[in-house]
Amino acid sequence: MLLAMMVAVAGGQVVAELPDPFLKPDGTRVRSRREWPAQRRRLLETILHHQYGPLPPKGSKVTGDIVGQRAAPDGLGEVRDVTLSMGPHGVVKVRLMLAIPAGKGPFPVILDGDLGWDRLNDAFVTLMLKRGYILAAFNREQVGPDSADRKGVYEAWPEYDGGRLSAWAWGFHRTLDYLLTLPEVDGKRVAVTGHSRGGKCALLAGATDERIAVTAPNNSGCGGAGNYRFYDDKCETLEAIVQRFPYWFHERFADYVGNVQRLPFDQHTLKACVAPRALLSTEALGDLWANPKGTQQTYQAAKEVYAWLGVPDRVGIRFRPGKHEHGLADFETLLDFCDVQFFGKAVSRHFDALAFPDAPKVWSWTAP
Ligand code: GTR
Repeated sequence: MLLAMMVAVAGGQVVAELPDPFLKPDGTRVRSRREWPAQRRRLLETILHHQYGPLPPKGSKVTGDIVGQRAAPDGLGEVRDVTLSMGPHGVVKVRLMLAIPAGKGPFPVILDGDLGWDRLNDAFVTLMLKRGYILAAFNREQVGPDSADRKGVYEAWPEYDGGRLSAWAWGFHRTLDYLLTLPEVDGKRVAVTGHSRGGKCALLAGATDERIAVTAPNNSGCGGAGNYRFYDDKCETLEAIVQRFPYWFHERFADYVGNVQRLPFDQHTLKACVAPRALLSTEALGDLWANPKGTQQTYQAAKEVYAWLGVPDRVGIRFRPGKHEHGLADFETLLDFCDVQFFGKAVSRHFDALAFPDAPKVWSWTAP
């Protein structure tokens, strides 16, 4: 109750720059690293309250039925088709594709929620398996439809008022519950990813679940890794996204239409909530709608938190030429990042190159 009141008050102030992630609701600042877990929880609470709404309750134990099985191309492993049962009494049914390398595990996992888009064909499976990773892809639209329809978790819990991005983030967590029951899975090395709206919810999933070791939104832009306060003409804005996709967010988020500077956080705050765990955003220079420059700014601001926590190399960004897509090249970038984070491997790619070296610094606070 007290926290909710403080959250509401914080929402009233005008902050023109990217807000200070070290600021506590009582107006003082975090002073030591030991305070970070509590500060992270407060920041998440604020972000969920004003932007996405709560995640659904945990529900019953997630189970999986293997309904199909085939050999992966070139003897690289096997591909399972699984029906997951989640939510109250397992009533929410979600399809999961699970590609598992041949040989002795356990294996690191790339968990993606975009199965419903039907783009993860055998070329993606082959890439993952060759690199020794499990590819687990579930259909987030069965957790909650990509529309205002109240199906999936909304039918299972009629009172539930979180937006789709929260429901989908919950889908990542529940799919992970199932994955962690499998002997093939290395539970300490799980990365979550997704494209665009799928990247927005992957970022939220990673920020809200400490079991996730790497969080990797791709071209996620507005509502994801891009910032709300600073954007160019061609970028999606808070106004545009709330108008077209109100159901992705909590109803309260509409209060910030025309009022973005009263938002008590920006998306660097959400990125910081992943810290000290690893975070990579992959961006396309031609994807102006997704605000690549504003995404660089959230990266740089979040990096202040990572550096303060002593892990500056756990946050990365990678720009490529080209348009809005989540292609093989983006997954190769993610696998390289995971190889570094999970196994300390040396790779030739850098994850700190700026595409907009002259972009202004849009915050004045410094780490404590
Ligand atoms: C767009 C939307 C973006 C992004 C994209 C996608 O229409 O404005 O925020 O989510 O869809 O998911 O591909």
